[in-house]
Amino acid sequence: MQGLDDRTYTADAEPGDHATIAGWVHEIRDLGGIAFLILRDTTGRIQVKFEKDEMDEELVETGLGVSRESVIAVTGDVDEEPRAPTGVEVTPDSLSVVAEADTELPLDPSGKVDAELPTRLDNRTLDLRKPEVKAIFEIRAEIFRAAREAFREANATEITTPKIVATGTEGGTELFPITYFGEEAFMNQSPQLFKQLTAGSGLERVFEIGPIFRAEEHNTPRHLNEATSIDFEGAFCDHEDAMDVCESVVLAAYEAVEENCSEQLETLGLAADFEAPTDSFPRLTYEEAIERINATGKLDEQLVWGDDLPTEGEHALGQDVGEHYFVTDWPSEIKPFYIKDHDDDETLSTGFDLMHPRMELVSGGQREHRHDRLIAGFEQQGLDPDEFEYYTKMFKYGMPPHAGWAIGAERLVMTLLDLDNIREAVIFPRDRQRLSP
Ligand code: AMO
Repeated sequence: MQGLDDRTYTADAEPGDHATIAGWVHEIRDLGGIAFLILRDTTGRIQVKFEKDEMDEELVETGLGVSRESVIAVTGDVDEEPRAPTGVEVTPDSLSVVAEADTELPLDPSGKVDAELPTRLDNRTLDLRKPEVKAIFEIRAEIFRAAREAFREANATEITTPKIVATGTEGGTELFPITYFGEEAFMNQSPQLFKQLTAGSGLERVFEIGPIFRAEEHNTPRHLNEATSIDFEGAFCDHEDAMDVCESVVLAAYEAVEENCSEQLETLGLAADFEAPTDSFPRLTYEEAIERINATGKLDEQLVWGDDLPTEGEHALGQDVGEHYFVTDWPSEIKPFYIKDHDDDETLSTGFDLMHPRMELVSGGQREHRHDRLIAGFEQQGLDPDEFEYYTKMFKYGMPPHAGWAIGAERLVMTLLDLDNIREAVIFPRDRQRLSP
């Protein structure tokens, strides 16, 4: 057999070519004297024509006898054929079955038969043969590419930090414990402490795109137990600077999808409605946010200062604002200990969230970089500062003011593409029920 690497993609096959095309058998339509096999690869589909009386009997038998979703390679002349789905067709002079598929498939990749999400996730390989599923992950990859470019423009260096750690930062109940050479360790919930330690290094501005692990019991359409976090941390940044970088990354992601993924948006039926935000996002204080939520009259009970924003409150405000928005100046007590309070009002935190009208996308803030205040923060949080000495001691050796944030990548994809369930934005999601594949 000719090397499979020499194959021509279906999208590149031009009339006049003598080409080898390899891919999956999407469909076979046998009309009697003539039959068509639709062959699918990553670029699309092509029609393969079998004229039974004029072609080698064995070739016809093999081609038309092969089961759907088998992998085959065909070699033949490519001709113009206006009636074919892509305007061209191949008449094979040879055909080989590369990998045969069972005749019973757990899922129909042609999309003619719908499958429930759990069945799709159990059989993700087959599911991802559907153009509308593949499009989501092509867009996700484009978002990552655009984010990396935006970070580089913001002078940030890409880093990776450990995922096996000795301590957690985002609340003790959400840690996954593991055994590390006989000692207790955890899967990291956030690169928080490491990115701060690196911002205080000669790198100054850093970013990471990597997994975070949250052992939360939530089984909701917007929570995962393993998510992808897009993190930023910058030395000599305050919370306003951090919000500027955050805005530029989110805007870059939308712009890149609009510019470079028109085919995928078309496949997903979103091309007509997709609109990248062009302007900066409004920045509401927490106080304004609760006033506006209360004014919508959509909550049974009015929110008061100090309340976290309940999900219904976020929805009401999201509808009211109608676009991405930041919430700033939170009460200090409901933001993590590592976030700095305002210098002129210690009841107010420099922490911020970026909200999509549907849900929270980002948390961030300026960090407490003063050693004594940081130690006090740990103690107030009920955490033992000694356990975090590897982190706190670096605040004694010249730690500049710094700020940062984290975007939940799957939530960004989910909101950008208006997906109902966050699991649609991960190839192999980890949730309360799912540990494989
Ligand atoms: P936080 O815990 O708010 O902040 O997480 C940041 C963002 O990550 C996403 N996210 C999740 N997505 C899916 N499933 C989950 N279980 C999940 N948990 C979080 C959300 C969220 O807004 N260290 C801080 C960030 C910082 O201050 O730099 C942190 O982790 O989109």
